[in-house]
Amino acid sequence: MLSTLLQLASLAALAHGHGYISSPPMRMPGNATTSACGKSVVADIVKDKTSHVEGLPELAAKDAGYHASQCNLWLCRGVQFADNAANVQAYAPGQVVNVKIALTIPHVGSANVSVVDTKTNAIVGQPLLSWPSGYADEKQFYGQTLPANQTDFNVTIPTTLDGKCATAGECVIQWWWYGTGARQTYESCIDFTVAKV
Ligand SMILES: [Cu+2]
Repeated sequence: MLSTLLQLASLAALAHGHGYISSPPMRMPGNATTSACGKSVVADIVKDKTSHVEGLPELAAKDAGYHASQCNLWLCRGVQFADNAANVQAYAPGQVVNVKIALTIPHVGSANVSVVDTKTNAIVGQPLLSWPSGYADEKQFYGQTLPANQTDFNVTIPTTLDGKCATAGECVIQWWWYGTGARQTYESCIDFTVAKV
């Protein structure tokens, strides 16, 4: 059992990346992201939807198409709103939204799901959900006892936005996870609007 865990752990260390929002549809890169972030970043994300952020800044910096001020790799891995404009979810204040995560390789750490202001990359209000520690624990994952609500959970759209996030692209719901031992960050974004009531 221990040797199996060790083998799996070494596999995990070699494999790329490890999680993304599988529902509702997450931002995926297209032409706008290529213009902002360059081809290399886009190729990395297309090759592996679960890939982490660390490593991307170095990759991007070598790419002539990289414009750091437009491509914010620490928000949605740099994937731009324009590439997901067809998938904007219209939510109502107080609406309960189910979110599913495809978590392919665990790295124990912390995570949260938050409304993020895309201009400032700051969380709006409090996280909708947060796991201060113990998220994606290898022992639970490989023991098949990972709590189901880490990968299939509901968030409630805040009732306090008062017109914020009414415009598509202004805010995202971002799932953010940092594997402490692996030192890897995962970011996946849902585009949405909330009508002012
Ligand atoms: Cu890893």
